[in-house]
Amino acid sequence: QTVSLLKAPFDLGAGTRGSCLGPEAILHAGLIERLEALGHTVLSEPSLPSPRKGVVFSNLPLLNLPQTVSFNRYLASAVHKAVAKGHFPLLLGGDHSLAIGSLAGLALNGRQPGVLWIDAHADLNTEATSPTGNIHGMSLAASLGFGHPHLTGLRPPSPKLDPARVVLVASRDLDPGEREFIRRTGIRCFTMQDIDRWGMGTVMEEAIATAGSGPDGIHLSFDVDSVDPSAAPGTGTVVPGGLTVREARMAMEMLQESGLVSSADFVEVNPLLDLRNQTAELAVDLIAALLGERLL
Ligand code: DIR
Ligand code: MN
Ligand code: MN
Ligand code: MN
Repeated sequence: QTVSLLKAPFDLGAGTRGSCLGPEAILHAGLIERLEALGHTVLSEPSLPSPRKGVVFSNLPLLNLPQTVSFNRYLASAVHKAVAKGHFPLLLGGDHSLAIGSLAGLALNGRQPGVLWIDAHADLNTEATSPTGNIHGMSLAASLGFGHPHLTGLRPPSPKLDPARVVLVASRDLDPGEREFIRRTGIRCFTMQDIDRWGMGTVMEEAIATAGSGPDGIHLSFDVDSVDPSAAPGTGTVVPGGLTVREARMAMEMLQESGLVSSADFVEVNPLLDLRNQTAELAVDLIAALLGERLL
């Protein structure tokens, strides 16, 4: 498989700076070598142009909206081009606002994949419900067609997704407006409680069946804060009680076995908060498992 590596050094969608250094940290942890060892061709596309940090518009309730919109436009075209060439777009964030561009790029190709959103959070806020104004907490809502028109309409069509094929996994920090959103739209949401009760294997089987029930496969959007802070300390919004390394890795292995994933985001690795690049190394292990690395 040919993997188009899309490095997205953007962190203005988050409340903490530093995830813009995530792509470099993940490359330093040996991503390209690991993927090449699996037989993949890795096209390391030039880094997407990072916006100038000097000009930060703090227009609550949508912090840094203009920069976020313009960066995601670039990103959508980059994803669009990668998919048009038949490549696997692998987006390295950067903060999770980047999923807006990623999903918009797939939509530009006429694709409407199911989405597996593995994250401690739901990212289902709009400017009306967000407690922070940070756009990385709004990216899934925007892709479903809810929120500011500059985000929902970033590239046509809008909405980009079918809510019946959107599945959240590892959720444990939901805002009141997000709970209401989930109830109203009927989006499948597997919380950490479900994972504790039924096991990650059962949850992932259900999640893959639901997200993968359409014709265009599954887009994986993986926020490293889904993993427990003991194993993934290098991220801006840590929440205790997360996935173990084995649960996260097994999720990747099951997705690999399903053969349904044809694009992915790995976001919110923040090397400024990390411990000896541990979180970037974990991201490399997970990406490798997703793309075919096996224990035996
Ligand atoms: C919170 C945090 N729900 C917000 N979201 C985060 O700002 O909307 N998402 N950290 O990854
Ligand atoms: Mn930064
Ligand atoms: Mn997120
Ligand atoms: Mn998160």
